Amino acid sequence: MTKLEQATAADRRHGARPSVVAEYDAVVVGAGFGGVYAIHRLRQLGLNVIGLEAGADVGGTWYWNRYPGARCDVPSLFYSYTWSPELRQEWRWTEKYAAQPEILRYAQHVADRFDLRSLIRFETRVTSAEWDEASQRWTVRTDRGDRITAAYCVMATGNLSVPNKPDLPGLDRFRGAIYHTGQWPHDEVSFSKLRVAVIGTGSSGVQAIPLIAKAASRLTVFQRTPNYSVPARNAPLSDADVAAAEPVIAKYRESLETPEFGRVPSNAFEAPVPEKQVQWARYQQLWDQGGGGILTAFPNILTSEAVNDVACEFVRDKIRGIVKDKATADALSPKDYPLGVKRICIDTDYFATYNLPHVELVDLREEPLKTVTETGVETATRSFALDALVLATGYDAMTGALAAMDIRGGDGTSLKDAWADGPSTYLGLMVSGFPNLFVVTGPGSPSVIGNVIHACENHVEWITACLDTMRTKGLTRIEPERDAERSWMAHVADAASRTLYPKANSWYQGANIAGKPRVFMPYVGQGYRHRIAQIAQRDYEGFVMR
Ligand code: N01
Repeated sequence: MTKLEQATAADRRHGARPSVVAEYDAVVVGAGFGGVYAIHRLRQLGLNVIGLEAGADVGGTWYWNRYPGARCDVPSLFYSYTWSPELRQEWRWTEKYAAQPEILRYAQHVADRFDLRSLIRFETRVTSAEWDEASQRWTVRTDRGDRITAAYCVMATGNLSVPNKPDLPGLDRFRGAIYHTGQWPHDEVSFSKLRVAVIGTGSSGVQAIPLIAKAASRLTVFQRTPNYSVPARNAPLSDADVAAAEPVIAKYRESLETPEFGRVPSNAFEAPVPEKQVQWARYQQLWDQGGGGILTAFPNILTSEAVNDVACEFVRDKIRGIVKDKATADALSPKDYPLGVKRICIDTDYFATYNLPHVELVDLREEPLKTVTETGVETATRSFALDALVLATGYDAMTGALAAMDIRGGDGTSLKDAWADGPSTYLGLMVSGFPNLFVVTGPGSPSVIGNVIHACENHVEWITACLDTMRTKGLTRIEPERDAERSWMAHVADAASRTLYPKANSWYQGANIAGKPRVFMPYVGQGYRHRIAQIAQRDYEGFVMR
């Protein structure tokens, strides 16, 4: 029996869990899609691995995000692991865009199918990780008193896992129920006959609002920034859909391409600006088709204002066509940033919800929120009596989960301090000064742009291939060169600056969190998968291994 198995058996016997003091080859923090796959691959390498997860189950973001309407914005056939042909054949998604319970079941199925649960310690939050140069090991501590050492530490802590709870005056006083979309209760929440308010109109708000409106007696939506949203046109999946996707997935698996929406293709900068009517017709086609395809309408949609402006006008025209009240339609129409440079929202009946007589939009730009009271919300001009308040206010994205732990490198420097002016990584995978610490989909990699499951797979496979190579060569320590990291981050910034991405106050650049440095975090340049594969082939160029 391994030490973990002994501890788990003891837990079962005593109904409580003793803390673990143990040595492993690798520790994986987080059991979302990145962490679960990392645990699987590391075990396949023959390493003694332990996973540590704050939630009571696998699933990561899909474990926590149980709000009404939560579903993925990438078609489920592609929002799946590609690494196991058997898994691909066994699992049958029911809808084009799977809802949260089905995605969670998928994550649970993978954990069971590959027998991974016994390697994961649930309800265990990592509080610190410290590199010891003398022993060449990480010491990881948890809120359960565990002290685990490992040669390698893989942070699969997710990019959207630390909820942003806004500092609204008076929020503590509110006597009704308060929910955050990113930490939704596991018991059913009923809004029936209740007066509910939603604050926030990003992807989570846009998904939750139509369903909350169906249940509530009155719904008030407090909007600070309107969002571009396109219809999902969700539908049941047919066998033909499944059969058509398989060759596409198999081809993706073999290629080194990253063809998903949100990326800037290599021909973006030379592409012509099509005539307005040509653009309009294409947007109409993609609107009818549903989903995020609009971002692939033209290669330069995320680089050319002339192209993007027409797409913005097209969506505004649609909003005016759906929302009957002119002032509401106008308030719902984004005007001051390009389409697609904040994650585009993909909805079911979002705009039409504002035609319901019991639903009201409050534009916080016109009517700022003054305070939350014991019984509701007061704006500069009105009071709203409420029974429940839903915060759809997003996340401290990309760096929040890493900053929440006390991670210290060899010289005692904390990652938080090292990133005081913004995150810095080499390839979004490693940080200089923090040897043998890998980040899955870290800042500086494409990560949240596009399909996150594929981004997780790509990183896990790169990391495990790297460890395999090191073992073959008898090496045990890897760290990026500071210069390689610097020039990579300069390239990440340059890639973003050549696009329209920096033109929005998005969470991509930390703009949603007060005091967070403004650094554009995801990599939006071309050929990322190809590039990191080449770096590996060139003997891990930019890394020092010994
Ligand atoms: O969070 P957000 P989200 N007062 O940050 C507002 C992924 N995701 O949870 O824009 C008033 O986008 C804030 O206003 P503003 C997806 O990648 C995917 O919705 O800062 N309002 C904004 O409207 C997504 O992008 C899926 O002015 C305040 C909203 O709250 C990411 O998660 C589903 C406020 C936050 O929007 C995050 O989405 C859900 C305040 N003090 C999420 N503070 C799918 O797969 C914040 N806001 C479909």
